[in-house]
Amino acid sequence: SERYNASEVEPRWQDVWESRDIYRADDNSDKPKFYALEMFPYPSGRIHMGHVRNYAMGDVVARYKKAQGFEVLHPMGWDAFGMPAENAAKESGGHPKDWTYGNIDAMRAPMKRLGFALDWSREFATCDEAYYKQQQAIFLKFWEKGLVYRKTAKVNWDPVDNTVLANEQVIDGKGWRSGAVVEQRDMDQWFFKITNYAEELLEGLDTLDRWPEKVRTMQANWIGKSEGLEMRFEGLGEMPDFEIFTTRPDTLFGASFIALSPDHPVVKDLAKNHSDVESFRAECAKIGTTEEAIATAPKLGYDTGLKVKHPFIEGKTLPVWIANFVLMGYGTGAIFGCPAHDQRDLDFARKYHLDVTPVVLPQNESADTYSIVTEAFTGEGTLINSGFLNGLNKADGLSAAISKIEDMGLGKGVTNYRLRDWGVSRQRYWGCPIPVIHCDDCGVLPVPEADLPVALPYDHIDLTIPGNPLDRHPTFKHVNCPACGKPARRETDTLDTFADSSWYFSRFAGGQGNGEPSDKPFDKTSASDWLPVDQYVGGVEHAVLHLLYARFFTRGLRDCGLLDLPNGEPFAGLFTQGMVTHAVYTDEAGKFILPADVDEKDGDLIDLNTGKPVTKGDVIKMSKSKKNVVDPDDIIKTYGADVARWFVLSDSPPDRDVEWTESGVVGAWRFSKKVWALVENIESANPMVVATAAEGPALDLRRFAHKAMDKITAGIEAFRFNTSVAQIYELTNALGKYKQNDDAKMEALGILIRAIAPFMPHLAEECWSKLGGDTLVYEAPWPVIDEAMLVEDSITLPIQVNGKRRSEINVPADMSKNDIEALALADEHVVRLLDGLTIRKVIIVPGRIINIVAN
Ligand code: ANZ
Ligand code: ZN
Repeated sequence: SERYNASEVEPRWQDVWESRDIYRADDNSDKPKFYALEMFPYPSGRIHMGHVRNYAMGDVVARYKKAQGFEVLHPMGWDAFGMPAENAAKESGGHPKDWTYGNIDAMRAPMKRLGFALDWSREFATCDEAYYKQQQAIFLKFWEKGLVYRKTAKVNWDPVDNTVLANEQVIDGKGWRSGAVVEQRDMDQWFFKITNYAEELLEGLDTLDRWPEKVRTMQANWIGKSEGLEMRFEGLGEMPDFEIFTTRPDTLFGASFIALSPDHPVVKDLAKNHSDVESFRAECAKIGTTEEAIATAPKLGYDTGLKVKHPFIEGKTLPVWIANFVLMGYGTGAIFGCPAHDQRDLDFARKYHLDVTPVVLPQNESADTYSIVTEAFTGEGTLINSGFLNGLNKADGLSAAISKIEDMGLGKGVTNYRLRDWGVSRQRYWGCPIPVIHCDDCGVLPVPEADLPVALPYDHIDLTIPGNPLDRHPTFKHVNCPACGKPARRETDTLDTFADSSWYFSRFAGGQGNGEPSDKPFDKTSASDWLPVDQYVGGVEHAVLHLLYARFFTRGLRDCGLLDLPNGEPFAGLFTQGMVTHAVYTDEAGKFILPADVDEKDGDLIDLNTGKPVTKGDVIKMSKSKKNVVDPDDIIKTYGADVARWFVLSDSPPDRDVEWTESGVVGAWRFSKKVWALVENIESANPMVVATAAEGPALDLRRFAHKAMDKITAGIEAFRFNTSVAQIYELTNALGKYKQNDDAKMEALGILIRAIAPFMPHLAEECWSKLGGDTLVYEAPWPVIDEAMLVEDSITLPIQVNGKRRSEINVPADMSKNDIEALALADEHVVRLLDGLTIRKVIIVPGRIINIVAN
């Protein structure tokens, strides 16, 4: 028989697809639209198995929707700015731009070789001038709209290299290059006002019912809404009044200290005259700026010796401390500490010997014996030791405390969000330049739109020198003020690359490719027609930042009138796929070995190159550093793209990890041969035939095929591709056993091949054309299920006698209980068993079982 040769068949069909341009999405189509998108790749230089799995999943959806009659948009591009290009250029002495475009070219070919149904006409890279020019225009629109502002904020400062470091360049609190302990410095930075949308971004999560619950929860936590009280404490003596934020005003009677952030204005003032306050601040600054760093650092405090009045207790004062765990960026940067009911406060109080007064009594504790030792009680209970709040529960205590403070004129109930504005300034070269000019006379001005883009200089960039290459570039900085014409200074910060990925999907939807449109970010009508993305697929590592920033951007674009998307949600459906894992192999010295270099000999693993023994370790995510990677190129060469795609989809549910194994791939390869074997001897016929007159085995096959197809469809709809795959196997087996050559077989084959098409499109095209399909299988409609074939017409019922299974009978599905009973009692095994016994009872559970009780 003819052998199925993927390396010949696959490129041949790819040429057909390309020459017919079948994957180009038509903006003006009358069909319902479907936008399928996978998170676009960073051009690191190689396609890895994670990419294959990610894009294969999106491709299943895209092809399935096309078969269902949708006009499908399924584009691809490159998330191309960022640090790795600078690092690579630093090492090689090359240019980040050359490195990036070289990688894109190197990755496009294998990506095309995988045969995804992608509209390549819309391809772009975020580092294309045409793209970042429009991003600069958006930045200016956002600025006009009040969604962009400039303020002083902390940056990571390397005191040896005298430069700002990106977070990624700070490793364990030290500069990546100098190894110096990184300090926090204040610098002017650009921010996107994402907090304007805090409430909308939170509420919108409730409408995203096709998002994973865990992602919605993570975003909700990140936004971190809390209702509480902002109130003023009155300082005594040298201590000025100041505001605190608390979510637990019900515990005010348990307050035993005040803690101010080291960056609180009051502390900064104190530091001017007290050098030990200043040294304490410097010590705190070493911890870093991230919330995790602060949360995990040991608690540090400094007693100022100053006092404030307790708002409720006449004559009581509270000591004012400076504490490293209070963040300036949240609430008011000041708190009251209630050690009995907050673990952080308790740790702090124990360390510095401050009072611990319990004020919330747990349900089954008695007030006389209740005490707090090392564990704070944060649950609900009854208020004690709390004056006018005594006896109240948490909710009543909260509202009573808030009203009282409001009546006293000391504060008001407020809502706070943990969400901070998005700091987008990066002191790096390989990013979108922020289109701003600084003039000594006129201030900070936007670059006039006609002067966009502010293009990155493409000349030798020496990345071995610390600092921002744009800042020391000989010409980039120098520009004339657009207002007064005098020499001025260009902004040298570039935008966080998360900005690039916050609107690329709108450009795909409203762009024709080749840098079009060139006069706006995207065509408003087309983008608004396609959006939201119906199905987005990507890694769960983007659960918060990327997916939140994109939700912010669409709202900003909407409010600037650029996008007609009333609810502002860019992604209606989201799926987060699992990873591709592989065993790690090591040699005797513990060095990692590529799976491709490992061989099995007499049951032992050996290194192909040295013949020495190899140890198999854990199965973990494929990563270059552990060498447990399989190169998609190699797999495609050996087995073909379909097999690689099939395997990553077949073995596990899509949201779980899939372990890459050689045997699994071989299994997938064999399966593709088996499918081909079913059709290779069929002379052209009609794979769209419907065998309505079938009976006997032919009817059984029809039933089997329609039931399988029903489950295959349900599996795709529910993103459980592995269950679809299992049904495809079943149907293939059933067809393998079927010996007649008739319409029922042709119909079942036609169903099978169309079901396979989203997974193994090349094999499916080859089979479809062999079967005589008169369109491409890509253009063939999804099989229509004949509901009548799903109804069981006969069922098998087990018969139990005195609780033991003794026999079974086959009966029509709609047979009455009386008839079933009569048949069961006539069964020859039953007759023999019942000989000499009296039947006491016959219980029939419809569709399930027959029970006979006799003695
Ligand atoms: C007194 C208190 C008593 C608090 C108690 C908690 C328990 P969420 O829910 O996350 O909003 N807090 C306020 N501002 C802070 C800041 N800038 N840095 C560190 N901690 C801060 O948390 C609000 C609670 O976190 C506030 O309520 C405050 O401590 C603390 F039994 O006030 B609480
Ligand atoms: Zn000027």
